[in-house]
Amino acid sequence: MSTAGKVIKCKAAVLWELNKPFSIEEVEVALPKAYEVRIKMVVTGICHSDAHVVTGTLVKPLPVILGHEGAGIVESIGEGVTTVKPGDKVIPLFTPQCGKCVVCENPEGNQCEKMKISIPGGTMQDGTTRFTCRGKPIHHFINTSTFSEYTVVDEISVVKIDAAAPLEKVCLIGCGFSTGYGSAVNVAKVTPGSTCAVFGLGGVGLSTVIGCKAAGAARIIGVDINKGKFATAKELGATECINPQDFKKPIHEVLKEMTGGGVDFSFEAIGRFDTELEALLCCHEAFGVSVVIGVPPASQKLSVNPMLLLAGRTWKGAIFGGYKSKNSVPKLVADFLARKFPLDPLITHVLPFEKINEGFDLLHSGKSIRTVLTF
Ligand code: COD
Ligand code: ZN
Ligand code: ZN
Repeated sequence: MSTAGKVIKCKAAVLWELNKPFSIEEVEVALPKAYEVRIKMVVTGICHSDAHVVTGTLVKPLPVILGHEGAGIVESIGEGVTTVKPGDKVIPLFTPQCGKCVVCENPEGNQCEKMKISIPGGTMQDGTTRFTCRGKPIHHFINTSTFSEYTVVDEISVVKIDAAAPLEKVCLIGCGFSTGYGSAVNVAKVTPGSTCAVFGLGGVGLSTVIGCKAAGAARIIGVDINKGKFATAKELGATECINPQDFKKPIHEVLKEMTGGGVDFSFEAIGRFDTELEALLCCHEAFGVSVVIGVPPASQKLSVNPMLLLAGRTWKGAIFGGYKSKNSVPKLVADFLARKFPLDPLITHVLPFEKINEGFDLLHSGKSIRTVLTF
């Protein structure tokens, strides 16, 4: 029976309160309005940024349906939608590409002005929501809300991908993989023969390792306090892995000694001030480039002596690996299908959607890299 033109009742994981488990609820998903797309989700990954909302580190309005690393099939479209049609395989884009703003028109940068990650947001572009549960409107999350059997997104926040793509794998291109890989190949522009240090070997950091290797780095040093991550890091291209807890001196001093003055490129994929500073300090003061990927708690600030940059270091950051999403995601999917990079080693667990809380427990215990939930 066709669902097009009807309100859909389906299951979704609702976060009602901070620091509480997700509650699997029946929600109503309204019709897509003009320039909106309703998607039947097939799979969704769990990313640490979803957990950051649960703990209040990333401040978003509640109640909310989280999830931003999904893949699915277009169920129906609103008036005026031209870039996708019912039946298309798609990936929702938490960094939209409107194609019209100054950022989208500039060859550099990808933080489209319609982007909502830095402000509370929680609605569609028109300021309203398409989810209702127990008679209450439920907020959206960064244009995606993939923890629902059906979701509605703006057309600028979704892109069609190759019909041959395995959704249970390429969903990672919706966040973790692209964020890490793009930080290496696109943001830092890692050079052949260079030395890199990657702080944090979760799904994002390991994808950075994959990117450093693809760019031809000669040495890739993984840094993590969980030694359990080292085997996969080495499988994906890390040449050495170190645990800061094994050393008395700060880890940037260790890295400088290991590399004769500092690495060419460093990356922070944890989201902590202390490690962001360590990552900055471990890159060479004259030519090192340090890329901030993780975002620390919103209320805190880092104080840095500008002298750290005067000798020539570059300190930069990007969201979603610097990729303009609508242009890049289909190409990344094509590259995956052409076996230019792996995704399988990043997927450690596959669980039915109903076990979402188990998936978050696996993330917090450090046992998983990525858990993919299937609907
Ligand atoms: N020193 C070294 N390693 C550490 C430390 C430490 N003090 N603390 C934790 N780690 C390691 C953990 O053992 C783990 O292996 C890794 O850091 C973190 O991995 P995950 O799997 O928990 O997290 P990811 O890879 O899913 O996400 C990391 C991000 C940095 C992307 C995320 O947490 C974040 O800050 N997101 C906000 C930025 C962003 O781009 N958001 C948009 C959507 S993601
Ligand atoms: Zn993410
Ligand atoms: Zn734009």
